[in-house]
Amino acid sequence: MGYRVAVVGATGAVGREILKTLQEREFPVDEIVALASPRSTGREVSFGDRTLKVQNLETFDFTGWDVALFSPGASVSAIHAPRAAKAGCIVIDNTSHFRMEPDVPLVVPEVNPNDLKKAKRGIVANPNCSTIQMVVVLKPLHDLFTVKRVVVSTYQAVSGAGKDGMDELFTQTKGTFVNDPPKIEQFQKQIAFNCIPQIDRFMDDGATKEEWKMAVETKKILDPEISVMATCVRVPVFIGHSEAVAVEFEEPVDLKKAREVLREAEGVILLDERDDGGYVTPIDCVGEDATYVSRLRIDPTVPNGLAFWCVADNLRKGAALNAVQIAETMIALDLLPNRN
Ligand code: 11C
Repeated sequence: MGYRVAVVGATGAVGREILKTLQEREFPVDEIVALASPRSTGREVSFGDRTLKVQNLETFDFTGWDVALFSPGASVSAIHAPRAAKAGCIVIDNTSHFRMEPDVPLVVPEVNPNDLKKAKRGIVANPNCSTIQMVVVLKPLHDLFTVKRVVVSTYQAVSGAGKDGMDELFTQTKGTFVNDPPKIEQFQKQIAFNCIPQIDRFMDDGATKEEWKMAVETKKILDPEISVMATCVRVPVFIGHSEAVAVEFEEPVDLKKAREVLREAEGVILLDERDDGGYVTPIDCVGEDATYVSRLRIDPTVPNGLAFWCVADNLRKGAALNAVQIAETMIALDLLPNRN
């Protein structure tokens, strides 16, 4: 027996990836509905070899639907996720709206699956993409040596800003060769052939909201004692976020043990050859489920330091895959009632 599944924000980059991931992983679906804003009503999206006609989220009644995977934008989730949960449908929300609310679990299945048991409001939050790939790698290392402080620089793909962000990189890149002046709409400066040290808005302390999210989400998911200093940078890459991470641990670090534990860790692939090209780049991870770790080495500049490079497909592990894995984990833990 399968589930009645709603995908909200189905026409966006993440919504489409959710539909693809549900199908690829053979999620037990009895019935599926694609929902979006009235603007997108009537458009068509693919689910395997089927075509779904997009329905209007605003008038949709969630009664009788088992689970809804939301990725419509935070202000839309703010209104419609509680409405779906109230109708008895479990919501897995990919936006930032509910993440820091104490009665909403923020979950990466490889890291804190048991927090799903605390989903008393019927809403589970999917973390920010840059946080997800970092905590998947930190978790096994934290279990070994206890993480104290993390300094991370990110190199984030334009697909983090959705399809419009990808279109802007494409148009600006093409425009350069035909002498079209760059049109800047989605990012703060030209993104083609450039790097922009701003993702999301500025906070009072000079950090950006993306940097703040990495710090507070890591505390909520992994351990409130961990301090994170993040600098988040947008780069002209279509898909795949990369991160250069330096970690200070409480206990002495054994590089051989770190390698062993990362080789075994769920959701992690260690590819680290210490040779020309023997590391993973964003292009290599497109369409992949794992978070790849390369350039693992001791950081000799602090006590108990370790540094690494990690890369993941931000639309998959950073968004759609993690959301589908949350639903799968809820089934495994008997937290997703099957009413059929
Ligand atoms: C980016 N990380 O790359 C953002 C996208 O809080 O879910 C995801 C924003 C969020 O622009």
